[in-house]
Amino acid sequence: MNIINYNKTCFLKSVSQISDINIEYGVEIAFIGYSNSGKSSAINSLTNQKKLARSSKTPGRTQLINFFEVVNNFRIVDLPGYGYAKCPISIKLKWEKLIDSYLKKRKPLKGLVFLMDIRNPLKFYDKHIINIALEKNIPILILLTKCDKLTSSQQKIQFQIVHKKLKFFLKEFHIQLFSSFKKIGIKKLQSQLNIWYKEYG
Ligand SMILES: Nc1nc2c(ncn2[C@@H]2O[C@H](COP(=O)(O)OP(=O)(O)O)[C@@H](O)[C@H]2O)c(=O)[nH]1
Ligand SMILES: [Mg+2]
Repeated sequence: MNIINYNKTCFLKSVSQISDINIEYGVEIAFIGYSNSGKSSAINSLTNQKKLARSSKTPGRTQLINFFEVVNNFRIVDLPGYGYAKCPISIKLKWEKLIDSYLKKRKPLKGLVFLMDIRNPLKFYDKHIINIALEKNIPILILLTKCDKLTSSQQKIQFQIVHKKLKFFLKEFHIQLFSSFKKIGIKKLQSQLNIWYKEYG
C-alpha cells in the first residue's frame, strides 16, 4: 500500500443516530475526546485543510457523528465532544448514548485517536471511554493536545504522569504530545493511521 495522502480527505456525511450509517465496509478511525479538546483542529491539521471539520470557540457545537473519506475504504470519524458543562442534561445523555453505541457496535471501527487537553487529562468520561476501548479491544493513540500552552519541561512532566496512569489501565497504547497550532505530533498521527489502515484495510 502506498503512503496515504490525507490532504484529499473529503466530507462524506453526518448522522445523529448510528442506524443512519449505511456504510458497513472498510476501516474507520474515530477521533474522540471532551468538547473543546481540539478534535476538529486535529482533523484539519491532519488533512491540511482549514475548514474540513469545523473548529469552534464555542464548545459543544459538533452534535453529530461526522464521517470523512480519506481514500476509498478508509474513513476518519469526528465524534461529538462529550461533557460540555452548559448544555441540558437530556442532550448530554443523548450524546453519551450515541458515542457509546458507536464504540460498542460499529464494526469498521479499528482505532481511536483519543484527545485530551494536556492541562487537564484523564477526566471522568475519558476513563469511561478507556474502559469501552479495553472491553472492545480497540487500539488507542492518545494525543495530549494544545501542548503549546505549556513549557517543554511542563510538557514532559505531564507526558510522564499520563503515561504512568495509562499503563495501569492499558497493556498497549501510543501517546504523543500534540499541537495543531504549532504543528507538533502530526507526523506521528499520520504514521499511526497508516499502520492501522495497513493492518486492517
Ligand atoms: N493553544 C491551542 N489551542 C487550540 C489548539 N487546537 C485547538 N485549539 C483551540 O481550542 C478550541 C477548541 O478546538 P476545536 O478543534 O474546535 O475542539 P473540539 O471541540 O474538540 O472539536 C478552539 O478555540 C481552538 O482554537 C492547539 O493546538 N493549541
Ligand atoms: Mg469539533
